Amino acid sequence: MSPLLDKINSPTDLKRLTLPELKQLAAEIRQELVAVVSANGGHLASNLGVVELAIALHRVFDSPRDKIIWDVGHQSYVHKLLTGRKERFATLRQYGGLSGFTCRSESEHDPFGAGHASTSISAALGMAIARDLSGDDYRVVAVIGDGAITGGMALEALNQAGHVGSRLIVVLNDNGMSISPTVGALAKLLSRVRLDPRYSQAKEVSKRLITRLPLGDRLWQVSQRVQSRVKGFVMPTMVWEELGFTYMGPFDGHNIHELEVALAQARDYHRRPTFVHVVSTKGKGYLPAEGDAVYFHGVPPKDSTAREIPTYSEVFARTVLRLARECPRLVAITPAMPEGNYLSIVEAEFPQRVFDVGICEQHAVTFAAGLATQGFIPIVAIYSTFLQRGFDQLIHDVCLQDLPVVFALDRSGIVGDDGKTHQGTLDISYLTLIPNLIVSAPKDENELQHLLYTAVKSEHPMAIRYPRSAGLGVQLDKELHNIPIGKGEILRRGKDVAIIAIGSMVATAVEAAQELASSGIEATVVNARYVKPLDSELIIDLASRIKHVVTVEENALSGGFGSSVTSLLQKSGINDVQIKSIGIPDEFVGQGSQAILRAEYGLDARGIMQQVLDMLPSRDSVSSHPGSFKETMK
Ligand SMILES: Cc1ncc(C[n+]2csc(CCOP(=O)(O)OP(=O)(O)O)c2C)c(N)n1
Repeated sequence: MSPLLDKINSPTDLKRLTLPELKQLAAEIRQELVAVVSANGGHLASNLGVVELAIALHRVFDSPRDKIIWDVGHQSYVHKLLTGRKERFATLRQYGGLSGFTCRSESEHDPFGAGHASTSISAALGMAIARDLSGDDYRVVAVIGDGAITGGMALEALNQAGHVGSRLIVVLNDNGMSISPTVGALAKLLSRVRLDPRYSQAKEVSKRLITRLPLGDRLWQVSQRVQSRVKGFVMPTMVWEELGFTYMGPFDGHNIHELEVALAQARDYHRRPTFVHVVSTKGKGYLPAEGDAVYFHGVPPKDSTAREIPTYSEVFARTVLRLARECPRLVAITPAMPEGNYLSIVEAEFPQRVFDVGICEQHAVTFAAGLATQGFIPIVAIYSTFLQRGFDQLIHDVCLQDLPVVFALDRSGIVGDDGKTHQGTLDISYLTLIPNLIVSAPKDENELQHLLYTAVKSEHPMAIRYPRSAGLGVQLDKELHNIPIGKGEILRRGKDVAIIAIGSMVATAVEAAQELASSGIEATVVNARYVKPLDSELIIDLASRIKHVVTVEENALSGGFGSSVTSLLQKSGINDVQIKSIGIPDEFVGQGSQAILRAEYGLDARGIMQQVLDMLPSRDSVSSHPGSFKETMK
């Protein structure tokens, strides 16, 4: 039952409600969030924490004319409910449904699409300057969390914004949490405000001042006066003021009236960019999420099956722990994902050797490079999609100097419900073009352990990509061993076609080969293990004997594994082989379960089998085999 929410079709409807009605609306929104996100999975705690803020923003500003930009966009669900997307809300994060992030093509109320952190202030500044150049007068608001504001881009944008002085409002939603507690000196500064008992006193003073001072002067004077009235309490306003912003706050992120008054002040202020500091509770209003905001940051969908087999991420972290026990110079780095990649278990035993650097992928990579110059062996555990942020650092700081940094690329390939912004389907392409970098992918979780061991011993930069999923349930060897760099393995022999697969696609290729066998087609299956260097000896030998070669990868075809194999054969003068590369075409992969998306791109056993059958010369010759594909395809 949500009688008020049912009547909200646009922000205009919101403006008619009284304060008690708004409070009821907030409760209805929370119910809807818990119901839909518990079923579909998604970012629950972050959204519960911004219910009042989203309501206040949409009452004070005039979206879509005014631009409200949610950083990361993972906390934009309430905004979606208030901007005409309530009817489709139950499709959140599902195949063909509403995105779990902001998306320009989804609504005119999403002026900027996101998914990766720390972009909002740059985008907002761009819009503000565009507005000024066009002589327009709409408002631009960036809403950013205390986690995302530690990202380099956000700080670069603040630097320019303060310098140019364009009218821009930055709302800091400060809940002390990134996914895990926010780390860093900036986080410490903010927590001084949140945890100091004088904060409540300061809040009262700022509330009184805001309503009493004449319009226009209010903001300018509030922060200074708050400081002078609350004796001995040094507000951390100086940082923002010195950066060229007028600081307001801190405000109670769950008091709609207080938020509205503050935001209206910021809206009507013309002199400088403003920085509105809002303090909120992640998971607010739903006790389980308030109690465990880390778990409820991103909850799995209801129908996800309970797992008995460890994930690749878990096996990765357990192997790091083993290696860290043996090698005191091994260190691990995570840009704000110690839970997702399980490095928290390493941190528990070696707190001095695990570094959560915040949402700062670029810094993570160069920080690792610095450590490597001094004889340490850094493992950068990073999601495939987020390493895109550290591309030049990877080239210029690590590979150009041939420094032995290990990159563990979690969530490579199709990740599922997070959609276009989070798919890890480009890494083979952007990694293999970099000189000196060894690029690998294990066929299962056991091979992941050995590749990690190999990488740590390799004395060169090396990347290992692995998928977002449970492992295959294979036995984990007790002893770790080196896997010769650039050496693949033949898993199955057959004369009709050679399927050369990499990483997550190896097991699927084996499955496809088994199905092909029942159609009378004998396939060789190769576990390539390395994309760079390729096992050229093995591939050339195969191609000289088997004239149909298929490559399979969960990566873009453009610049991918298949294109490396093709160019190897070309360079080797092998021109009489028909090659088919199976992978992802030149497009961004949308959202949906991994199974649905893999099937869509022909990356399941059936899809591979079908594509092999399509390339083979004559179905007649095939159908002469017992159990022909024609029969099996019926
Ligand atoms: C570049 C990048 N790195 C990592 C992430 C993963 N991530 C999503 S939300 C989030 C935490 C954001 O914290 P904060 O901005 O404080 O928002 P909150 O969830 O606390 O409201 C992280 C690390 C990301 N989306 N983008």
